[in-house]
Amino acid sequence: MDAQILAASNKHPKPVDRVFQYGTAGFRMKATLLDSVVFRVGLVAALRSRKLGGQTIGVMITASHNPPEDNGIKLVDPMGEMLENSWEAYSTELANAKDEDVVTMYRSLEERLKINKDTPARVIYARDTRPSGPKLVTALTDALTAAGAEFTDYKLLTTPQLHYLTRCTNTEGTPQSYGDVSEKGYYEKLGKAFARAMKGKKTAGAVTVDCANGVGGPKLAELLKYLPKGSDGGVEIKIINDDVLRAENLNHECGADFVKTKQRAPPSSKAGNNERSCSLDGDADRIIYYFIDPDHGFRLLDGDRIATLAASFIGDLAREAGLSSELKIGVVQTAYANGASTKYVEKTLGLPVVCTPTGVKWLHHAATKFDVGVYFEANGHGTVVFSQQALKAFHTKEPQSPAQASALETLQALTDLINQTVGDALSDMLLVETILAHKSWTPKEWDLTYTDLPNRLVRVEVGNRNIFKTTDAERKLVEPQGVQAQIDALVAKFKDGRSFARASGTEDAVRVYAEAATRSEADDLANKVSVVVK
Ligand code: 16G
Ligand code: ZN
Repeated sequence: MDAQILAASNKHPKPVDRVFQYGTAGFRMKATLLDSVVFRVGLVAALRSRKLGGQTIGVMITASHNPPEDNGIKLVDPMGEMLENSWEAYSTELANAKDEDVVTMYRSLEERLKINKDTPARVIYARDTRPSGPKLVTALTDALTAAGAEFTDYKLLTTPQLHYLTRCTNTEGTPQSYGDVSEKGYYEKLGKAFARAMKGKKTAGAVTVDCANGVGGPKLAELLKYLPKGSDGGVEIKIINDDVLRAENLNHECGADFVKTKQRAPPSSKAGNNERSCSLDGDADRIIYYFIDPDHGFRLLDGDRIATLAASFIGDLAREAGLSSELKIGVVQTAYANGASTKYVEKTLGLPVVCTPTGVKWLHHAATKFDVGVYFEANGHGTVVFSQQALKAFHTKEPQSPAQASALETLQALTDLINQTVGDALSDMLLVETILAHKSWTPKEWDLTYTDLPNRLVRVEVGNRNIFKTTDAERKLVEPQGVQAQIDALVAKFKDGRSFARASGTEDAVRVYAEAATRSEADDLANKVSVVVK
């Protein structure tokens, strides 16, 4: 096998003088630089599968909300969760090995991790719509073949669909079975759960869905075939930005990241006043809602809003079902969550909030500590996870009244509707639509639940971002020394001021976030902190 790996590896040489790092969302960069990285990640996927006794590992080739010329790769663990931390480091090691050292390092990882060469290795993979995808898939399959792994190509999928399929593959035929192991199985599961959750209710008017000209477009069009139609308890969906043929349109002037950072609707949107709109990102794992308020203009309903909406709805259902004393419900956020949303969850909803560092893996992990863990990043990536105890309670509790029975049914439906593996824009959209239908809310009513504090996010170019070390879920800098004290002194001068700086995990920069009582003060604080950091 060594000769085979070497020969295959030689077809995918590493660019010299490049250092790669498995970051917050795997490896991500210009697609032209990725060939050797993808090959080596393929080797890691085979090792990981063998280490886990032949369980199937997922590989996703995507660069999410980044420009069309970028691409990336990440690994998915057997239950559909993000790759275990220690393996990020192994991936990084192998990605940076000299060409001539690849085989030696592969073997040394095998030895260090006590991996049995004879255990089968199984991998499934998919990609988004980027033109560089097919070529990178060749690098991946060259590695899988050389490493003697079995593999299945799911072609084009959203990232959350690949997470779903990974979990389904590993639980097939067990009591934990997560669904049929096919793309169709995914749509069927969501479609049925949505009909059960909606209970014949209807949302008012259509929702316009901006698909970022990415893989979410064709996949949403497919999902629509499985959803109840508007008249019998469903939702009317208008798809825009679903051009996947012209690559240059991907994430261009549209998509969740555009809307969140530019704080405006995509120019192509024709949605009128008070009409619900949402935007997915390029691989459909993030979603942001928004609408035009005739009095106040563009209104963003971001990940914090979705989290608070979901927490309030599920909290009410748990109370109605007579389960609120047995189940621990909580919300997980990052430092980017608007302070007003945190206050709303703690004070108005009376639920605990936990703050973790940026990156889905941290939030997801913290959310699993609750029976119902709602987690969302402000940028729109999130989901709700249910503990085994919660699932059991929803299915075994004897209802004492028709209202209790109804609440239990809705809770059961939600556990199938909400993707348990990772944030999923399509599933989250159906969740939001369900809640708005149940509450008979327009986006305006949703928006009125609390008022966001004005905030500003600034990207600061620095000499070396690696000198910025944080603690307290990235809310405080421990290094460079003395910088945090300067930030604290600035923050103290602003009413409702809060600010922090952290090194980006995806770009070569430091991000500064600030919020304060007014727009101009938030801007002022962000700029002053940026000067300190620079
Ligand atoms: C990645 C993360 C996302 C996070 C973002 C932060 C995953 C799947 N994705 O895209 O959750 O918000 O990085 O980027 O974990 P930053 O470190 O550059 O601010
Ligand atoms: Zn994404």
